Amino acid sequence: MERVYIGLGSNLDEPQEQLRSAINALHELPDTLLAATSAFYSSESLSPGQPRYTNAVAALDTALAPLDLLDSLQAIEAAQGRERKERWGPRTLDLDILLYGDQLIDIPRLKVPHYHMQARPFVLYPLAELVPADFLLADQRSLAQLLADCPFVGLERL
Ligand code: A4P
Ligand code: MG
Repeated sequence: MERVYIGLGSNLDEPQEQLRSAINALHELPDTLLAATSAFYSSESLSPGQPRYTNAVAALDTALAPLDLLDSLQAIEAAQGRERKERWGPRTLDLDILLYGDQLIDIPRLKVPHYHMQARPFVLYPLAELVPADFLLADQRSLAQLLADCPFVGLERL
């Protein structure tokens, strides 16, 4: 089993409901235990003019290999009506693999740690709820340092 952290985001069709359904779906994944979920957080979209996002992070213990997990997450996104029209477009559900155990993965379909997580308060603060204060990412960056460099600005804990 590997400990994995998933970032959840939604800014369409009742985002909080979308996150709740996604968490139920994560709970149903084969060979996987849902260990914990963070609070939900609301923030403005990084893309101007789009609805606000609701975000959260979930901790899983899974025996699924990274690409099998990615397939499963994309199936959950599709089941919740996500249409991939424009990159960065509004979405009913976005599921990102933030961290997969201690692995560093860099292939076209999957980059872990997730490439933008260090700059995103709506990822770092919910993640911080689920890990010890001295937590290190797989690339040895300290979460405490990333948090210090990424102020809790514009984030509303729901
Ligand atoms: N992919 C590569 N690495 C990963 C990974 N670690 N986890 C590939 C998941 N997927 C990964 O993703 C495109 C491709 O990335 C996938 O097919 C997969 O093979 P996508 O979800 O279809 O595309 P996307 O989400 O439109 O692009 P991207 O870059 O993931 O968008 P972002 O960066 O997620 O930005 N504002 C707030 N407040 N909260 C948000 O959550 N999200 C976005 C979307 C913009 N603004 C936001 C938020
Ligand atoms: Mg994504």
